[in-house]
Amino acid sequence: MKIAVLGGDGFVGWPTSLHLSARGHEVHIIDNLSRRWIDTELGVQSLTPMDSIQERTRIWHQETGRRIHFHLLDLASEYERLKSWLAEHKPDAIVHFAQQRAAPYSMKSDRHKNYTVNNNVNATHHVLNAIVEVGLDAHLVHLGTMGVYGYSTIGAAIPEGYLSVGVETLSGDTVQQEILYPANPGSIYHMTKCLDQLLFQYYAKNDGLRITDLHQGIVWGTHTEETRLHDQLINRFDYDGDYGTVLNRFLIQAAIGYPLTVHGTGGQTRAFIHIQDSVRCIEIALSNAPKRGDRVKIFNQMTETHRVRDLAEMVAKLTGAKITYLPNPRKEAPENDLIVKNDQFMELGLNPITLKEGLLAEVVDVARKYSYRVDRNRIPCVSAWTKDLAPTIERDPEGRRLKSVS
Ligand code: USQ
Repeated sequence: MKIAVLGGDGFVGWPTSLHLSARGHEVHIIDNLSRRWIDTELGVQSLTPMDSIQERTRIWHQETGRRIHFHLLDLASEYERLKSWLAEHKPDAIVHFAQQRAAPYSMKSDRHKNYTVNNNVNATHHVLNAIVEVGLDAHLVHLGTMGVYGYSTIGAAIPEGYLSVGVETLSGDTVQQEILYPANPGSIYHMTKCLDQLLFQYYAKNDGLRITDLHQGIVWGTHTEETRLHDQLINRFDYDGDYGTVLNRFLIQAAIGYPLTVHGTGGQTRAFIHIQDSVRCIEIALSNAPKRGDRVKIFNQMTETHRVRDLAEMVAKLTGAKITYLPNPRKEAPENDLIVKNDQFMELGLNPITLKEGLLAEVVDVARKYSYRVDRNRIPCVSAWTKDLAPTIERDPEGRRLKSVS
């Protein structure tokens, strides 16, 4: 297949591009390199040293003889260029990662809220609009989030996108209807993924677009089969308070002797998936495209659920790290249960890599190797969900005063 990977320079986009190229697909990365610019804005860098996208693709060619093509294009602001690109290249499939993906970054200030909404919603809408306008029959696979469902405990498993509800009619009968599971976003970032869902429903219904939406959990790990092939193919690895996600942060913190930063009681239960499974799921989704006229296909892309404090305890046991319980800068339920259905990927042959597989130690090793690149001042989460939560995060776990949120 000829596959366009939108956002192919990012944390999941890059290993996905390699994985698809390794399986013989013609891969075209479209990216505006905004994630690299955001590093510059925040004054942080990936824990792992990353080369330019051009250098990465050169090394891939050198190592495997395969070419990955790179196109610098901003989906949110260059609609006409996107249309021309699609008309010229006519990809069979489009994988869409090209969105600002950090909840804390989206909550930093009103500017960051506007940026996240403008960037994410326009990127998705431009892609959908352009596919229709160009008359393309490409399968669109979008990286959504488990966060669209919210984290309220209701004592039932979260289905894969759709919920069957009984609606009482005027005559008193009950009719069954399948509706999108009620959206319940916990940040501006998550809200943009809820808006994406409506855009997909509309374009599938009105224009017959073939769309798969992957509701992904928190990704952990860093290496995949392909990124291990050469030092310069290494994946990015975020540890800072905005882009670092919880398990990878704990593993890095353990590696550098920083107390593990549990928010609140750590009673938040979340869904997780290893990066290797994440790229595998995308490949499976691409091979199982919906037909024209089908409704949007939704998969829950996660393999296990864990409570944050249990993860901290697991990492502490593995490494001897200390745990610190911090005031939570987020507005979220302090404790929740989470049961998630993921039957579709399991039936299609996913064989999950769980936390038990021993890969936690591999991440700690990577973190130790590059620990000289860590700026400890960038570890605390300083982005507060509401103004009244901001004063609660004045000190970091090492007792130093933090700068006010800006
Ligand atoms: N947390 C801590 N300590 C930390 C960092 C986070 O206790 O040092 C807690 C947070 O308060 C939260 C939970 O861990 O309760 C998860 O936070 P996270 O930063 O790991 O994940 P989140 O902000 O939800 O976002 C990440 C990705 C996002 C993806 C989402 C999947 O950045 O792109 O959509 O995970 S999910 O969480 O399933 O919606």
